[in-house]
Amino acid sequence: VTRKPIIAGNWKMNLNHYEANLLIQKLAASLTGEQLEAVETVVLPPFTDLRTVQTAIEGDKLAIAYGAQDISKHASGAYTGEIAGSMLAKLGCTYVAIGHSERREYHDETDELVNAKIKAAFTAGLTPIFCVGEGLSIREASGHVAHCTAQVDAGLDGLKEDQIKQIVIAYEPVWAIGTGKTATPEDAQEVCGAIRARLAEKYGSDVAEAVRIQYGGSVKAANIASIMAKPDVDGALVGGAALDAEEFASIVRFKE
Ligand code: G2H
Repeated sequence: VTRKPIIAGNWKMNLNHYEANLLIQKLAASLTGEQLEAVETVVLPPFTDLRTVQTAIEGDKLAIAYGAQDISKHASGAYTGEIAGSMLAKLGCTYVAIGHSERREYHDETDELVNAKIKAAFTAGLTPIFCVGEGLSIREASGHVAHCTAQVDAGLDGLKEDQIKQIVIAYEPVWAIGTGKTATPEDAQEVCGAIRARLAEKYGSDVAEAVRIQYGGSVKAANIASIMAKPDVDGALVGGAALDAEEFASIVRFKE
C-alpha cells in the first residue's frame, strides 16, 4: 500500500488574517507544484483566517488544503460561539483537527466529545485529523501504547469502515509539544505502529493499511526526515515550525 505523505501545519492561536495571507503567499513562493503534488500539504489556521486563506489558495490555484482546528458537535442552532462543520465545508475546508491535546487539556474535551465531533466532521464532508497522545506521567509509567490505542478506540466508535479508512490520526505525545523535546523516531514508530496494529485487529488490515498516521510534537526541518523514515509514520502535524514559511516548506520537502 502506498499512503501519500501528509504534512499539516497547525497554526494554533496565531496570525491575524493579514499575516495569514502573507504566510500563504510566502509558502506559495517556496514550494513548486511538483513538491505540493508529492506531499499533501495542509494548513489549519484560526477560524477568522479561513476566508482569507481560501481566497489566497483558490486565487492562485495552489495545491494546499486547509481546515479548521476544531468543530462543533452540533449541526446548527443556539450554540453561541460554536462553528458548524457545514460552515467550514462552505469555506472550502477539507480537513478539521479534532481532539488536539490542547483542546482536551484546556477545554475539557473528553473521548466522547471527540467521537461526536468526528461524526459531525464526516456529516459535513470533512476529513478529521484525529489527535491522540499521552502525557508525561503516563509515558513514565510505560502506559503510552495502551493510552493511545484506547483513545483511538473511543474516537472511532460507531464509525463506518469507509470513514475510518479516510481519517488521519495524529499521534502527539503531550510531553513533546512545543517543548522542543522531540520524541525519537523510534518513540514515534512504536505508538504509530501500535495504532495501526490496533486498527488491523479491530477493522482488518485493509482499513489499517489505508489510514494515514502522523507524528506531532516539535517537528522541524532538522528532524522530519528521520521521523518520516519510519514505516508507520505517514506525515506530521507541525505547530510552531508551521508559522515560518521557509521552515514549513523545508518540512514539506523532507524527501529532498
Ligand atoms: C503539537 C504540535 C502541532 P509543536 O501540538 O500540533 O505543535 O510542533 O509546536 O510541538
